[in-house]
Amino acid sequence: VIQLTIDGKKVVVSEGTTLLEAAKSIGVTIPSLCYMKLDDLNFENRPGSCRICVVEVEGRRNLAPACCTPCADGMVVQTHNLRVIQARRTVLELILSNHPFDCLICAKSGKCDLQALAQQLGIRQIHYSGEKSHYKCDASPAILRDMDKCILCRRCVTACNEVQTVGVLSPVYRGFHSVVAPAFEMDLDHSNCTYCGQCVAVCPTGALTEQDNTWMVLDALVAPGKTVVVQTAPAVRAALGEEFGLPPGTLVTGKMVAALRQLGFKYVFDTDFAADLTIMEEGTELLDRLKRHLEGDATVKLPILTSCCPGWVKFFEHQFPELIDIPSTAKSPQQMFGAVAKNYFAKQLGIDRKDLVVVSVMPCLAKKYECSRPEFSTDGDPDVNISISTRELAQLIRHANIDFNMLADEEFDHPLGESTGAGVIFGTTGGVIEAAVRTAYEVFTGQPLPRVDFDVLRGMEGIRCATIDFAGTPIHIGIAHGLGHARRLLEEIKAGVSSYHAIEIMACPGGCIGGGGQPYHHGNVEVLKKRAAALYREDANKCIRKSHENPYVMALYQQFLGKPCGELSHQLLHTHYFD
Ligand code: HC0
Ligand code: SF4
Repeated sequence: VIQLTIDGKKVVVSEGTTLLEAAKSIGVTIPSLCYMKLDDLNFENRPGSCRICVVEVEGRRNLAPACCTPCADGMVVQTHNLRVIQARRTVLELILSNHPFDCLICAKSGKCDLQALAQQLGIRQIHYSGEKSHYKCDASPAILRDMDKCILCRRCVTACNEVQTVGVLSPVYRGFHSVVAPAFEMDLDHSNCTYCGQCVAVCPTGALTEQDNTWMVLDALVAPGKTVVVQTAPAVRAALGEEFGLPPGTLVTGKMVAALRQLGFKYVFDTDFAADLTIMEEGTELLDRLKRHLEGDATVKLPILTSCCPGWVKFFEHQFPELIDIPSTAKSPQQMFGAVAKNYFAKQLGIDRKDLVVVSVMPCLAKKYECSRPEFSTDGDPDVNISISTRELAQLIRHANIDFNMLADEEFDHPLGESTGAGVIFGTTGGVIEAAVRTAYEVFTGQPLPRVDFDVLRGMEGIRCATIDFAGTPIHIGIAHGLGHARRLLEEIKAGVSSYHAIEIMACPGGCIGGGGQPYHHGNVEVLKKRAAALYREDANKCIRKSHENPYVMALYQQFLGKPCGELSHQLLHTHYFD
């Protein structure tokens, strides 16, 4: 152990602890722009590049960056004396001298770490001037890159390369010309970017933001002759409240529905309905492959991989094309919802599919890209017309002057708004496979589950595994969240050493609750845990908790689809992948 003094207080830490962590352990926050650490999620960025975290160490001539200076026995440290504060102000002014001043119209305004720090340090004037960097903006279907606003903190580089192992973003050129970009400075659209949005989730400034579709929604809501419906993803309800000052983990399902109705959506539906539908399709596929495997069919592909996360789909299409026939062919719930809305619900309403506008509210940026994939359109009409993120929905609610916290709870509309607890937990890592197991167990064994909750499938560890006893048949389940963890499981499959029957993969650390479109969690993994707990609470409070018991899903099969994995289901609810 090491003993030192920070701001006059004695601190005891273990070897290797940085000054920043030691200060945090006694409640002293040292400001920083580049440093970020998410325990449990394999994310640590401490390049020591921003120099905002400098502190004074007695006996040293130079100030030390707290994020990458290890504690040493007997150190005496000042984190906020006048010399330190003055140095921080100078460093910040230098960063700001090469930063645009368009805070008023920046997408990150009010949520920008740089802006907040300038406010905290009381910067009112920039004493340094000179040339500013200027790069062209890059607009993909999901993400906007405005590198004039980049402060080279490299959080996005760590997210993309180390956490996600996608390897799209890296610093190119040196010195003043340094810029974080894909290889050859190509646009994201032409790179292997998965649109997972994890770079956006950790960017401290407005350099990386979502493609803003709020104006498209407003246009649709006032367009004559259009019926506009909305579907909300499971993870949105567990985080939207944070945008309105509610503590993380507050469930706002009823308020969200009320707000959407006030915004003018004719029908407020739930993606969770389609999540139940996904379980019917994916679960049937799983059981079919399992039965054939148990009967000795050597051609059957196992493990089956979940396919509902579009960032993950794009990842395996680019990086593991040889495994393209292993994932389930089931569309994501977002797209299943769109297909049912356009091909079934529009008919129920007696309108042309082109006059039904389907909007989705997602915790995810890749969902914007997913809507634009050509296989999800019919004659140029997308099954889901517009996808907005949780943050964009909050923006719309603010636009409309709706007092969110005062709204009385309202219920989703029927028939596409009824879901079970299984649909709700899709939004957190492990939830999709737990939902699938609840249904697969009962169909496979013909017996009711002794206990609906599968605690062994829950948690925040990056890779988890469990064996579930299907009345004498052991079923091996794998779970990975974060594409870096997914890669490890895929390498095992490629090497022929994977013993799993089914694997759930979600691109974002934490699953959809940690999606790139969620309120910024500022690197606090406790926020993700609270959001996950909120979804498990909503599940536990539902009367029906298994997808195959959703009466509206059953009615949809009876009246329209036929049977799971039947002909019409295949046509409408399944997809194919591209290498
Ligand atoms: Fe998800 Fe989904 S669970 S990917 O995270 O499967 O975005 O919340 O909507 O589609 O349901 C996201 C969340 C969804 C889909 C669902 C799945
Ligand atoms: Fe990398 Fe994901 Fe950002 Fe694309 S969206 S650049 S894959 S972190």
